Amino acid sequence: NDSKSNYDDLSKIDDEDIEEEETNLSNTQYEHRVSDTYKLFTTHLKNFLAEANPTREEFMEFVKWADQLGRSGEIPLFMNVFIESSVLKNIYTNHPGTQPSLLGSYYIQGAPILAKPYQLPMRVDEKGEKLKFSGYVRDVNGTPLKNTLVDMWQCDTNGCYSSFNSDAPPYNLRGRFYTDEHGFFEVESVVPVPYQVATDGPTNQFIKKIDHQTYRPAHLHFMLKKKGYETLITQVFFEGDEWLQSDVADGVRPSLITQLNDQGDYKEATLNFVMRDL
Ligand code: MBD
Ligand code: FE
Repeated sequence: NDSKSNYDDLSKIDDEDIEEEETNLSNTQYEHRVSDTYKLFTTHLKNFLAEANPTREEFMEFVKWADQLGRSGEIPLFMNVFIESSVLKNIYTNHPGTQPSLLGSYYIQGAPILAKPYQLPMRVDEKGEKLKFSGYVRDVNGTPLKNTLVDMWQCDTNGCYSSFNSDAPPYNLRGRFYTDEHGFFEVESVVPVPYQVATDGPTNQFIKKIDHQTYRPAHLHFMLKKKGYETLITQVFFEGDEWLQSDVADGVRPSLITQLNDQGDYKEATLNFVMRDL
C-alpha cells in the first residue's frame, strides 16, 4: 500500500476499449528522434554544468540525492511534479479542445465501471463535503460525444490517493462511467482538498532547496476516452483555492478552473470538456 511507483502499469495505458493510436513516424525516424533528443539533453547538461560549476563534493552530494530518489521509488513523482507540465505546455499550448493537464503519479487502471446515478466508490464514513460534479463532453465543433468513457480519480480529505498513501480500499474515490446521449454526465463524490505532493523524502528535499511551497491546489483528475478522439488527460480546479498561483507541479491552466457552488447540504461544480478528433 505504500508503493509510490506505478510506472510499469502506465506503459499499458491504452487498454482494450480503445484502439491504439497510430504514430506517424517510421521506426528509423523514431530512433533518430530519440538519438537527437538524448544528444540535445547531453549538450544542455554540459552547458548547465559549465554555468553551475559544482565542486567535486557538491557533485557527490547530488549523486547521493539522486540515488535516494531512485531507491525511494519517487522518480515518477519527481518527473510528474517537475517535468510533465513543461512537456504538456510544449505540446498543447494553442491546441484546440480542452487543455490537458498532469496525469500525475496516482492513476491506476481498472477502476470500477459505475451504474447510474454515478457515485465514486467511497467508504461509509468517508469524510468531506458532498460534491456533485457534472459536465458535457463535446467535439471541437460542439457536437455532443455520447458514450465517452470518463475515468475519474481524486484524493480524500486527508490528501491521500487510494492504492498509494492510504488505507482506503484500492479503488476508493476512483470510478469510470459513460456520458449519456447528450454527452452529459453527473457524478457524486466528495470535495477534494489541497495536498502536499511529498512530505518527506528526496522530492520534498528538492522542493525545499528551491524555496517552493509543497502544495498542489485541490483538483479532480480525469481521463476521457472515445474512439476516434485524442485521449484527454486533464484536471479540474476550483476558484478561490489558495494554491492556484503557486501549484508546486504547475498543473493549473486558467480554462480548467471552475466554481464550487454551495447548494446547502452539498457543493456543486461543472466543467465542459472538448475532445479533439484524431
Ligand atoms: C498527483 O496526484 C498529481 O496531481 C501530480 C501532479 C503529481 C503527483 C501526484
Ligand atoms: Fe493529483
